[in-house]
Parts: sequence; structure tokens; C-alpha cells
Amino acid sequence: KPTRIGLAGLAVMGQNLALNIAEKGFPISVYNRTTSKVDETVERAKKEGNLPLYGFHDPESFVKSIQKPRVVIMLVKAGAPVDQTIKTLSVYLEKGDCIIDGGNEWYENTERREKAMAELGLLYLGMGVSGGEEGARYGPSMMPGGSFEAYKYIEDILLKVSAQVPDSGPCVTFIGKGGSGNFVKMIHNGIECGDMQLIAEAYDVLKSVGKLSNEELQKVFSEWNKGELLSFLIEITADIFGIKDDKGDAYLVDKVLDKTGMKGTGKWTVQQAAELSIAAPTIESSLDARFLSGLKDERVEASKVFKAGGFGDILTDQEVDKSKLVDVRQALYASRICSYAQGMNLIRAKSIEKGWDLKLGELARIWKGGCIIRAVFLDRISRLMTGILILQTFLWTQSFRRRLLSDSLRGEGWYALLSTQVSAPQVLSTFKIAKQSKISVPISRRVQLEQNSPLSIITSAENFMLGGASINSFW
Ligand code: NBP
Repeated sequence: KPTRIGLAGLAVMGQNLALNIAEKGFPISVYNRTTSKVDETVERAKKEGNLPLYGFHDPESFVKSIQKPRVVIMLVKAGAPVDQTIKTLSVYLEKGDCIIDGGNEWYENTERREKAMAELGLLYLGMGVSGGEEGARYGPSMMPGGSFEAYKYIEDILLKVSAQVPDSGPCVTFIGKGGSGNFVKMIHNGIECGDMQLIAEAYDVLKSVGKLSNEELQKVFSEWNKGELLSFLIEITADIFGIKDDKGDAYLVDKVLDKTGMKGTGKWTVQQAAELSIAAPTIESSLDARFLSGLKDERVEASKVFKAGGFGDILTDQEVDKSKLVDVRQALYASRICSYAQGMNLIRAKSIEKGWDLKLGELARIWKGGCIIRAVFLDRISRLMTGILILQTFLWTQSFRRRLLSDSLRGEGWYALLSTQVSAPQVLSTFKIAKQSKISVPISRRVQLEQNSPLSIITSAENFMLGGASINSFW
């Protein structure tokens, strides 16, 4: 009996998504260039409850095992491997069949392939899938874009396989035409980069200025995760502070090298921001931080010069009231709202340019579960989409950037060079401007250049104090 759907590409994402689909009762055929992964997946399907998953070692029998019109999801590395896989499979596909690229593909590649497939009478979808390994296995957020007809073929599968959020339904919706599904997923990843940077900055303030221990940090983040910051990334941040290394005598977080790379979607997001003339300062800052983190050797050298010049730690020598410092929570919340709004602004601008007619509230809804940026406040973003866009436009002003730079120049040249990285305080001060409050937010910042700690510019504790103004009252 033919299977309902096929999946080609059985690395982390493909293997788990195939098992998820099978578990939801849709018989699935699977294929991978390296056949050992096919056997591995079949083995897992047996172990995880005799799931209806069938492995094939050659592309022809794989394609022919699927019911017509055939639908094949590809989950291979973006770029040339996708073209290669399409070439391999399309030989056996027939008019009306459909290929879905579930990877993090550049949206223009998807549009190019959709056209080429149409010439062969085949339908094509570019579908962002978020949630990593666990999401793929137990319920991801899915962003399909391209042929609506193709979407309709598999809507019933996607509705069951995606993450289910009790009050807002399955985390999937038809995004729009062309490469819109990939574009939206790319921006999702850009927002994720911004989120991670903001959390890292908050961590840095608490650890370096407040000198909170890992136990205290875990308590603070767990507490934050009970309120408006409730989200996947805050949750896993809280968890990591409690994990010891494999010898069990030191905390793992203190052993992680402060150096990171990137896979591409964050960079594409920033390139698109520039193309569309949309300000995305938090997302851009997060990318800058990654670039700088990669320069480990230079940073170690610079830290020696910095210390020799008498610029030690300005803040780490000061007594700080830890209980007040925990108000970084408010800064983080404000910053995250703005970061998500920057992403939404980018999507809106692209939607207008391409005539995609994307529904921003719907996007916030399908990001509420399954994906890495899931957060409780997306509920509000979903409802208040119009308001938040206006807010964001208001928030980012050139004059504010100038103010930051001039403040920095009064300090040291170092600061001026690097201050464009600052994201959380930018937001708070612009919040202040937006609210036209009279709260004074002193700007002072330092550059932390020691070995073993992230190169980051952080602001003094008082920068993070919102005084009497609460973010909740603002929006
Ligand atoms: P990878 O991105 O690591 O790709 C590995 C897969 O690509 C394997 O199945 C491999 O086959 C196949 N492949 C390659 Br590489 N070159 C090929 C070629 N020339 N022809 C055919 N197949 C080829 O896998 P992944 O991490 O599961 O990610 C899959 C997609 O999902 C990517 O676009 C990724 O960006 C995206 N994504 C990943 C995550 C995540 O958490 N990993 C999350 C969200 C989205 P082989 O076994 O024969 O080498």
C-alpha cells in the first residue's frame, strides 16, 4: 500500500520530523543519500513504537512508494544539496506531484526552484521549520510558503504534526506566495539571534557587575521565567546554570569558550534590513557581537593593552545592590519586545515589496509554540501588532544613536568604536524618550576585555533602572 508522504534527508531535522509524522498516523517513506541513515531511522521507528515508517535505499523506489499526487519533504543542507536532491527525485516525479524544502533556504532560491518546477508541472513549497531536534520530533512551528495548492495537499498532516498551543491552535499557517515561508523563517532566526544576545547581555550584567553566583543566576532566571519573560530561551538559560561539567566538579557554563560562529540566517536578516532600509539595531548588534566574539586572540591581546593603560574594570570594583540589579528583567523585557518588533517590521516591509500580503498577527500566533523564539508575550504582540509597529518606528532614532556616540566619545575612543553594539540600553533610553518621562537615565558604560569573558559593552546598573516607569504600563 502506498505511503501518504515521503521525506528525503535524514540528518537531525529530517529523522525527527519523519518520526513525528509517522507517530501522528501518516505512513511515511524515507530516503537519504547515505543509506546508513535510512536504516538508522527505520530502527528508531521500530524502537519508538513500531511507527509506520518505511526506508528506501534508492530514489526511484522511494518516490514510487508514495501515493499520488506525491508529496516529498526535503530536509537537506541549504544551497547546492537542495538542487542536487531535486534533480535526483524529480526524474521519478509526475505532473501534479510536489516537493517541499523544509530547510533554512535563501528565499530567492526557493522562488527560482518554484519556477523551474512549474515548467515540469511540479508544485513547490519552501517551508521554514523551527524548534530544532526536539521541535521536529514533538511539534515544530511550521512556515510553509509557495503553492497554495500544494499546501492543501498536506494541510491535514501539518495541522497534526506542528506544535499545539491550547488557546491558539496548531503552530502552522499558509504564509504566502513565493519564498515567503523561507523569508519568515529567516527573520525568525534573526529575532532568535537578537534574543540570545539580549539574554547574554543581561547575564553579563548580573554576573560581572552583580557578581551573582551560578546558583543565584539560576534562581533569578527561573523567577523571570514565571512572569512576562516566560519563554523557551529564558527557560533553558535558567537550566544551564545548574549543569555541572562531565567531571561534576565545575559548572559547565563557566567552561564554555566565549567564541561563536553562525550558519547564515542572522546575516541574511541583517543584509535584508539594509536592503529594505529598515532599522534592526538589536538583530544587527547580535551579529556584531558574534563577529567580535570570533576574534578571541585579538581580544586577549587588546585586554592586556587596555589594562596596562589603566582602564580596568570600572564597575566590578563597585558595590552594587543585587536586589536592584535584578531589575535588569525590565530592560530585557523592553529589549525583547523591540527586537521582535524589528523582525516584524522587516517582514512587513518585504511583504509590501513583494506583494505577499503577510498576516503579521498570524505569524506571532504560530511562533507561540514549538519554535525557539516562543514566548508568552507573543500573545500580546499578536494582538497589538499595529501598536507595536508604530512603537518601533518611534523607538529608533538617529538622534539617539548620536547621543550614544557622543557620550562614548567623552569616555574613551574604545567606547566610541564599539558602542554601536549596545542594544538593551538603547531601547530603555528610547523608551524614555517615547514615554516623554522625566526619568534620568545616566549613561555610563565600560568595555569588558578580560580573557574568559565575552567582549561586550555593558551599561552600569542604573542604566537598566526604569525608575517608576513600568514597561507594562507603557504597552
Ligand atoms: P544538515 O543541514 O546538517 O544537512 C545534512 C543532510 O543534507 C544529510 O541528509 C545529508 O546527506 C544531506 N546532503 C548534503 Br550535506 N549534501 C547533499 C547532497 N549533495 N545531496 C543530497 N543530500 C545531501 O541537516 P539538518 O541539521 O537536519 O538540517 C536540515 C535543514 O534544516 C537545513 O537547511 C538546516 O538549516 C535546517 N534547520 C536545521 C535545524 C537544526 O537544529 N539542525 C533547525 C531548523 C532548521 P548525507 O547523510 O548523505 O550526507
